[in-house]
Amino acid sequence: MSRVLITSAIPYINGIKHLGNLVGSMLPADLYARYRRGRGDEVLFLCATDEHGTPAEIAAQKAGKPVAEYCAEMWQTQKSLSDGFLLSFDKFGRSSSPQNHALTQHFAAKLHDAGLIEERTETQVYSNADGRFLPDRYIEGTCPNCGYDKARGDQCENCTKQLDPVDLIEPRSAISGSTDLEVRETKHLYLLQSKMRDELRSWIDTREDWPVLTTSIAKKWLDDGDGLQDRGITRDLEWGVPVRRGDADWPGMEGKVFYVWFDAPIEYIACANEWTAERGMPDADWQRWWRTDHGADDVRYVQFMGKDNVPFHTLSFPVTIMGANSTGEDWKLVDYIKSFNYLNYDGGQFSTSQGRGVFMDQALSILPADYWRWYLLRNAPENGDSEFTWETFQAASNRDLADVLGNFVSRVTKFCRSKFDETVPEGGTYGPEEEAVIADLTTRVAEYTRLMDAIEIRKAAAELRAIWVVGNEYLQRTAPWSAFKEDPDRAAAIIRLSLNLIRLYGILSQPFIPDAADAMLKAMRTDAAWPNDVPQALSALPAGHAFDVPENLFAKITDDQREDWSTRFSGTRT
Ligand code: B3M
Ligand code: ZN
Repeated sequence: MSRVLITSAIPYINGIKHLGNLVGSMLPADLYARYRRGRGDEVLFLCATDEHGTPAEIAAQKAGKPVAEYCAEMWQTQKSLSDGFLLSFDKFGRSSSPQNHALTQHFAAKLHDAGLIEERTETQVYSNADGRFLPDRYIEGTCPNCGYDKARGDQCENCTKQLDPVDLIEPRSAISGSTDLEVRETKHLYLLQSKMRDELRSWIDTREDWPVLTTSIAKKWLDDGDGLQDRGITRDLEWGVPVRRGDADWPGMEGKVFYVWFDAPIEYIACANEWTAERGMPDADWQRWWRTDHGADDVRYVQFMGKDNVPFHTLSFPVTIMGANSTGEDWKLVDYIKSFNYLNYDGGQFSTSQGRGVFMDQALSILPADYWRWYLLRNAPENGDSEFTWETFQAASNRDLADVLGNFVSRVTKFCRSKFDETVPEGGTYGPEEEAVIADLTTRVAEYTRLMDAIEIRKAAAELRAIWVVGNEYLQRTAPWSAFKEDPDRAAAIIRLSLNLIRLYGILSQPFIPDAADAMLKAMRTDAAWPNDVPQALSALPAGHAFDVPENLFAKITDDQREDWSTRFSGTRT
């Protein structure tokens, strides 16, 4: 048994996430967590809301609520929706937790001890119209790197470059749109990332098994002369982690908070602490996941995120970890980073700010989680951007889920009930047809396992579908309904293997479509042990084993529904 720590990028608190956000981190992380648990590994799967910084403040302002209240409510909303999508987090935490406050301040103290934090008097954009400094997202303008005209103060969405607000060309206030801005002096803490360049480079250069998308982004910013600039890690905001050096005041930093991208990844660690605190477990129980001197040296740590988050996870957060470790602590560094391109929506982009696309609450209001999970994962934007269209959604659901899997389960169980009864029938023996199916599935299950280990999601989905098809074609070829008339024993043997296939499909499909998989396993009244030995797994349900005929697993999406939804979600959300 291995131990696997899995984190998904933590979604911003500012509103309900769209399907592009979902498939860019949380959903694939859940797929992997479920798979590892299915293999019998010890898994800790963590996610949280990212509650600080300008996005939270702006959204609370828009909602007309105090930011703490807004965040508490929106956390609850996001938590319910993640439950609705069957995301199996061991803990869905909050970056505003006391644990994250303490750990963020702790890391700041360690980085200070390591000589990696410097106080700098810097210039910041002040808006006369708004009467305040405009950090990060409060300011928009043109990217100095690529010319994109809606770049935000902390990052250009278009070219992924990390920015400082003063870098923007033709800046304007995101609050009022005012261009009446001036630059004023203020004191801030800087993280001296550039001092760690060599260490980062040798770390990244030795990550040979990482996806190209991850390493290419990391290397781009590492090699690009100014990619690894020292970063301001404090802000003039009210809401956030107060700037302190561990438990002590930080002279000159009164009234400031840490930059959201400084505390957000630390929440991965704090979240484990929230998890143990909630259960009354000792600190040793979270430290064994996060501290290599407390047992985490045998943990494999895998992160999931969209490509725009990669620089922060390959450069900034590792600087925090490596820096603290240089003072003698032993925090765990990530072992593998799975990153994603973007999912587009019907010829354009999903957009939270413009309310364009399908959002998690809307999706669940029209269909249960499994439909979305299957479609999104089988089209995960792994090697390039991918596109959501209602036509492909309908086609994938109907063909894969209803016609192939659902139909197989339904035909086998109903036929058995009508010709035998609700137990696995006895009689007959397996012949060449059955041997071929078992041999084919032995190869395919091994390949599926390999792909899931490698987190090759689209290929794994295609293999799983092929595994379902094997059953369908077997049934088509052997036609037990005809065989039954001449030779009931032959039909019994076919159905016996088919019922065992349903069990196998239940186990293998669980990471993708947990509800349907559970329904299949429950109907077969069976366990979910991973099929390490396929021939053996296919005799797990012996003759005489009782089962239930499940409800139909999937309904088909009709053309009317498709048209209705595509009209309903064609505009922008109000
Ligand atoms: N909240 C950005 C995002 O949701 C940011 C991720 C933080 S991961 C530590 O895409
Ligand atoms: Zn740019």
